Amino acid sequence: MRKLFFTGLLASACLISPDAISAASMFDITGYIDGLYTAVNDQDPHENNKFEGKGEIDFNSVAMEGRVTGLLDLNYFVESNGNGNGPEEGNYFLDNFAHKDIQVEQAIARVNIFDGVGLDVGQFNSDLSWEGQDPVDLYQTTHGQLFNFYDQQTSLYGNDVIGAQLNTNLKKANIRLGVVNDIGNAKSAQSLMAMVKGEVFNGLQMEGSVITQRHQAGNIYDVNGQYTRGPFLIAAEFMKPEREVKYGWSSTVHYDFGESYGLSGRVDRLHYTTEADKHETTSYTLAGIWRPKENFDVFLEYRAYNDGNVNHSLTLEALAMFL
Ligand SMILES: [Ca+2]
Ligand SMILES: [Ca+2]
Repeated sequence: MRKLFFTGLLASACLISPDAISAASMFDITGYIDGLYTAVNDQDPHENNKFEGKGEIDFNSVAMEGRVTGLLDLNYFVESNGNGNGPEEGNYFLDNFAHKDIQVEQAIARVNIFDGVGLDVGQFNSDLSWEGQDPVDLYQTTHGQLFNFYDQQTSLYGNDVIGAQLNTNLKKANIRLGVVNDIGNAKSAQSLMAMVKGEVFNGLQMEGSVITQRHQAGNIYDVNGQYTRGPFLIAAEFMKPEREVKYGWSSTVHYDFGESYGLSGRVDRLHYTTEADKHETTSYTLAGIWRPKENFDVFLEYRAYNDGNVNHSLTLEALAMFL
């Protein structure tokens, strides 16, 4: 995905004190600040002419022999004039956020069982859709309908789950097997999850996954892949839940024009099956990306969402990614 990694170690802190040296050398710190302006959102006129802000700081402990490693992601959200009622589709505020919120997105302890096999325990991103969770993972401003569907199934923020997973890295594949709290919060129930992803040949990555749950849409099966060649990327995803939605699919195309400009297009569709809701929803998203600085992206996105009526949205986003 588009994710950028930062490996700075707070070098300047080394000038402060020996305590600061040991604290600084224990963590890699990554983060971003994300400003979003919605000019138009036909689906929810409360969103028109509105600013939102979001930030994240991630502490990744440095692997040291004989120690368990950990990851802590902290998020900050603020809306200037939102109604705070959520959930709202098409932006980051998919859970019940009020005007502002600070929360733990991920808190994981990673135990290395032996080379290539680890056990993750805690709260973590399930990674169960092609699109990533954070704005730095996206090729446009908004998430697509498939990611949002997973988000709505999981009671936690985004695609987060709580539990444990075995995480095995083979030469060209990653296999995960997990037991987590039921993603829809069913009482005394667990969800089982399994995922295999890997490189089929140079440039082509494929992923298959399943997660179970007692209620809501039931078990969800997903297969997705992406092919990259130089500045060009094409991706496709197919999702098959047990209930509520018959199936959903999505495709994204992205092209980088040199180092400073990019263009992305996405089409996605959900086919609902519930008696009260037998229809299809389709969205078309077009985004231009300008990168004036190495760690600063500006997105301009137009999205048309058709659920029988066509709703338009226009958003502008500034995303700074830094230490
Ligand atoms: Ca995150
Ligand atoms: Ca969720």
